[in-house]
Amino acid sequence: FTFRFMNNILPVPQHSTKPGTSTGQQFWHSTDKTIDSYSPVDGSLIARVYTSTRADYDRVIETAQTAFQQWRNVPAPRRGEIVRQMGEQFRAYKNDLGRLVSFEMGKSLPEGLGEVQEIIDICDFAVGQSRQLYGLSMHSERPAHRMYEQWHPLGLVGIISAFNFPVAVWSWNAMLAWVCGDVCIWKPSEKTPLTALACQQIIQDVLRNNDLPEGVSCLVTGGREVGEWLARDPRVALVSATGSTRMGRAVGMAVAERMGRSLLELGGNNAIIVSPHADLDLAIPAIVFGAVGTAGQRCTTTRRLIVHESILADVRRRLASAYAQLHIGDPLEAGIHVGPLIDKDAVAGYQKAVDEIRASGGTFVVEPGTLSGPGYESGCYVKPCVANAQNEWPVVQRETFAPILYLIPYKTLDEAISLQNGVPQGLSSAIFTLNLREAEQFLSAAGSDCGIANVNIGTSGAEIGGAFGGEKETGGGRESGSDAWKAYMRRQTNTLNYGTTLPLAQGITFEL
Ligand code: UN1
Repeated sequence: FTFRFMNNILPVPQHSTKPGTSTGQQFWHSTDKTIDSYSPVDGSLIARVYTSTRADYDRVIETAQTAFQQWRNVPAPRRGEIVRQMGEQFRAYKNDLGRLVSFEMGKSLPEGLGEVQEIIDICDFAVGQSRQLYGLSMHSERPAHRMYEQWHPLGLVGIISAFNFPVAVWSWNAMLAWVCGDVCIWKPSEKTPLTALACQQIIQDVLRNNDLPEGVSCLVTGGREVGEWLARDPRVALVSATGSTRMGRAVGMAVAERMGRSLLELGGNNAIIVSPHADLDLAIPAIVFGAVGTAGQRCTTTRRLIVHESILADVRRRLASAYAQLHIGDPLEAGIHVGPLIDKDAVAGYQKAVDEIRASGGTFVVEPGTLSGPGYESGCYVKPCVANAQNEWPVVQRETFAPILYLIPYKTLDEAISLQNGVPQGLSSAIFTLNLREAEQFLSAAGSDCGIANVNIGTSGAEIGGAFGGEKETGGGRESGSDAWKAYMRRQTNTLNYGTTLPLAQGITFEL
């Protein structure tokens, strides 16, 4: 059975989309067990996808191993050329794929299209990177010796991705891994298998057109169990996992036990500090986009707003008026800011957090609620809300994947920074201030402890050119730009003696 990615993918006829595991050029299945993909937009079943069995998985790994023997010998700039062609395909399919992302995942159409743009951007970045896999050369302490380092392909890279960025985060990993000479095995979220299959199909066309082995890009479908196979498998050199801290801890421990490598991009609990020196005309839209974009389901979502007490009343007023202008509804329609949450479990998580805020004594500046009635039949639509809260409350300390913004007042910048850092996660952070001293203190060694720290822009919507990831329970991994490529290669130090004697390092004498 072959799943064709059509120009007009919506709506997807349910009976014609049952692909499963893929080593590349073909999809097959050895079980009738399926994952059902429901759109949170209207609650409809849009696809059934066969899950991978352990036997399917092993077949995939063997195909990937065979492909690696060939792919690692393709010159890196030539691998870049293949990724360039992939970027061209994603340009051609941007509209269709962006719509499918919005339909399957529920984010607004501009964000769905933006997600595909991230794929295109990382393709372009990776093409350039393919000619810049630089190693250093060192001066040896021994005469007539040369010392340098090389970066070699690592091998098989497992990519476990989350529903909230069903395709972009995979591409950050895959495009770099491919120019680095690795082959990829992707396990997409079981909540968004269809977007993954569409991408796999696009990649396949490029590989086939270039007579490349199918195992360069593999796909395995299923739940937690499939992720565990990757984590425990010594044949998989690197496992890159994006998702909850709970998932990441399990993956990280399993990979560490076999001395493999992991790259973890886990939960965030991102804050914006709003100083009395802030330009609120910049700050308010940044806060609202950060808090309600992707319905609060980005790992970079703004969850906490740490506001100087002198401007708290003004910020509350402005937020209430901005939130009143939000349009919640079908994310494929023009003018919609907020689509549904991914499923009813996510709505229950939102409701639980709201109840907990109330039980802790929190009050709401913008009231929460779930939406029902015409247009909201899927039961996945909630109202973005803003709560007065305290940083140490357990509900504030954890990441709830929903549009809930906590307002926390501060008196001094030192206090604001320690509140910002006072959570277990360390992904993204920002300050709004026009005061140079405040901005520099926030960015200093004693400032934000996050992997991303911004001034006068929000916490979400990072460009692909920077290294993406965070500290503490966020997992420490860095993906995407800067020198993140190094995670996908192995470094080899080479010392070469072109002389006629054998001097030892550290001045050691050894005579026979
Ligand atoms: C994620 O939510 O896992 O910075 C990734 C952003 C996006 C990526 C988020 N470029 O918000």
